[in-house]
Amino acid sequence: MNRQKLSIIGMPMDLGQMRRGVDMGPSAIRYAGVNERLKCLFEEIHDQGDIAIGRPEVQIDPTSNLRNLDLIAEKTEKLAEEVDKAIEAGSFPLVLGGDHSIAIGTLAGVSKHYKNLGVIWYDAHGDLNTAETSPSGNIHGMPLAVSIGIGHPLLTNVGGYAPKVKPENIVIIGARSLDEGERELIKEKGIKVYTMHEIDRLGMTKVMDETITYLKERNADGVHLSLDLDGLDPHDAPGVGTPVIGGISYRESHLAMEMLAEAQIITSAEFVEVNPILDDKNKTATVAVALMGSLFGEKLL
Ligand code: EXY
Ligand code: MN
Ligand code: MN
Ligand code: MN
Repeated sequence: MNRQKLSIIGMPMDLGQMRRGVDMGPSAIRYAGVNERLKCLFEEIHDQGDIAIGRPEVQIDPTSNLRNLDLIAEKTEKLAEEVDKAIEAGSFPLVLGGDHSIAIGTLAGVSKHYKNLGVIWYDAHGDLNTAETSPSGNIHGMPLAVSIGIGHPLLTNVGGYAPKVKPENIVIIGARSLDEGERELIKEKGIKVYTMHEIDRLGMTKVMDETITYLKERNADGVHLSLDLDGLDPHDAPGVGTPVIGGISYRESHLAMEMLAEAQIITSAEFVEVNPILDDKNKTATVAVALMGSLFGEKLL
């Protein structure tokens, strides 16, 4: 059965990290054929184009350890409004990044529609840093902390409320690069994490079965999928700014998306960190589009 309406929202923002090119992620994903691939899976697709980011002056404030703080707060606020409107209009919001700091806006737009939102964070990283724990000052390493209400108030209050999600409603899948402060926060807040060790040991089928059961048992009334392409192995997704070897394969990711489609639990999604400048012939955007096909129920036969 086809879902009804899909809203595609491009968020061409690269301010959450220092490598240029991730602002071209939405273009690369469109070029890889996202509209064509998904059109038979929805009654209607509205490609809303991109949120205007412009060419802002990069802010370097050595005192705060939060690069581009004001700009990211301002731009993610706009994304939150667009995501909110799409849901109001009965559409499934699909956000194309952009670096992972855009999740601050996506979650701000999504979460107000759910009392008990679940989040699947598919990523090599935890994205649980704060200004105090971050080794880089890059806000793309912080959006999950921000969404549980930990971080600079300009970020945690995007959308006008905080927090966006309860730590115990989060499942991180694919982690293999966690900073010390992130490990502490995971333990302190009881965030569920499937590192690459568990994926190797249990297999992706069990990891996804357990994830789906866990979120159902938590009575999640919606589930947001935040898929960072660097969750995949760089062999399969080379066009990312912070690649980490030893990641999830394309086949495992494809299976994970199919299991989410079968479970019918995902109510919003974003695909982030696609950087065509660092890519090999748009491979990473092509992988992203193929995974979207599986997520939305594409069948081979
Ligand atoms: N943990 C490192 C930092 O905070 O700087 C690296 C973060 C990369 C974050 C990305 C894309 O998922
Ligand atoms: Mn990330
Ligand atoms: Mn990552
Ligand atoms: Mn398959």
